Amino acid sequence: MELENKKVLVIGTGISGMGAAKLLCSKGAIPVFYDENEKIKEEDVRGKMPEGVEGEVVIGSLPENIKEEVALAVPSPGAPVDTEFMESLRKRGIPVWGELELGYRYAKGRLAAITGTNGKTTTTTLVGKMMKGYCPSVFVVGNIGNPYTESALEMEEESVTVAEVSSFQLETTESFRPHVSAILNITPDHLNRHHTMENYVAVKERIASNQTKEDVCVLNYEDGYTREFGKRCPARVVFFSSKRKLEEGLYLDGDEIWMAEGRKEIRLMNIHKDMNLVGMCNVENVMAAIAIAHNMGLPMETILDTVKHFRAVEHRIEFVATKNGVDYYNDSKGTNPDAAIQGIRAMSKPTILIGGGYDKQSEYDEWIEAFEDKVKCLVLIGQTAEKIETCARRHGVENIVRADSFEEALKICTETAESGDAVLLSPACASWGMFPNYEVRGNMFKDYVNRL
Ligand code: UMA
Repeated sequence: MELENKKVLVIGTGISGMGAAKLLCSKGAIPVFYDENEKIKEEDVRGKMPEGVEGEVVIGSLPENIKEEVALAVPSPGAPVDTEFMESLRKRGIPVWGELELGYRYAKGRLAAITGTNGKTTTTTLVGKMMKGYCPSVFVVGNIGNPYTESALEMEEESVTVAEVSSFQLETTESFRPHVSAILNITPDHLNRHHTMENYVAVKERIASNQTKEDVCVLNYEDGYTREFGKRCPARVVFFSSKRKLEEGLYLDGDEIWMAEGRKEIRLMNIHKDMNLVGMCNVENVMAAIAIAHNMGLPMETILDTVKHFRAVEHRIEFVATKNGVDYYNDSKGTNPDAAIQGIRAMSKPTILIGGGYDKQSEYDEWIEAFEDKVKCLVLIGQTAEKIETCARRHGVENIVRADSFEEALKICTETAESGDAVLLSPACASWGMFPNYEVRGNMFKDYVNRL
């Protein structure tokens, strides 16, 4: 699409909206910024605009005639696309391209894209590091916090891009086609946005929908949804498994990761001696990362060397400090029950656990079952506190305390914990409503612990 002098509706004025506007303005388009949040002020939006970006700013509600004026709409990932307004744009033939589609159309070079309910950030970061150890021009973009659109125009033919891709972003793809895609796992999450598990799974699968057998899709053999998708995936599938030996793909056998390819079976590494990450989820992330980088053409030596030196991503089962004999762990990125299961499983001491937050209509039974007898006290915050408490009591958890604020929850933890215990922030819920994002929540936790 020729963008020169065309009006483009940019929905959402967060980082994704600003990234889109930067690309659009470089191509001569005229962005109209729209944000439905009435509390936002026009001057704040203007203050966030990157250099060279300008445009009209509309806050609150959109004028009806906007549909007649715009040639394209670029919704931010947080804006749902099944609304009447979006539908009316499509009916008029106005394309609705999110960050991925817009970025992809103007990007150059090779692309690896990674989705999954959990492990995306760790895997994307690790693959990015592998690439940086070998390729001169590497971009790590997407849900990880760097809009794809912001870097797309800087990419060259020899560039390599590693994109962390969310289900929100996949809803608005059209021609997006990575050379290597990956779906790490699919467990219930964001059901308030996607309504049903079926829709959520279908959206995740869109990552591969334009791929052909010339491309590769890395899938988890031990996840029912992704294993099933392997049968109809249009790309060449490379599976990984943490539970069984595969004839083709990567797998864990005892403590060793192996790769079977063609007729060859190669021992790659030992999960205790050659990696610094804890938990089976991370063994899966590492296997996926190796498969992605290998199929992007990286030498195995660089790949394995990077794994050896890689440490946990911030906010993901991150050890903070030991204070008065109590170990503090920050797993603020445990924003859904499945991620939080990994968090509690990684604990080996009696644990005071902080849970609760924004309601994504998740079910908490499996998370609470994973407590086993480890959770000495469950401290609950936010919108979901009542729902989690009811569920936890049903599963026999007795020591539950509700806190009115995050500060109060932290205070309860330090008062309850005794030497030899662990305190874990792994809320199983998003931070929205109490914090702008999970990073702010995790950083507050760390600041508090470090001040003790
Ligand atoms: N807004 C509207 N209308 C709506 C919804 C939002 O106007 O219907 C406005 C809000 O008032 C706000 C702005 O849009 O001003 C925020 O847009 P956004 O929510 O899309 O947030 P961004 O700051 O642009 O960040 C987005 C992603 N956010 C979400 O998906 C919620 C970031 O992922 C991503 O890093 C960034 O684009 C770059 O790609 C964050 C996230 O929470 C980390 N992702 C979810 C997750 O990982 O679980 C999917």
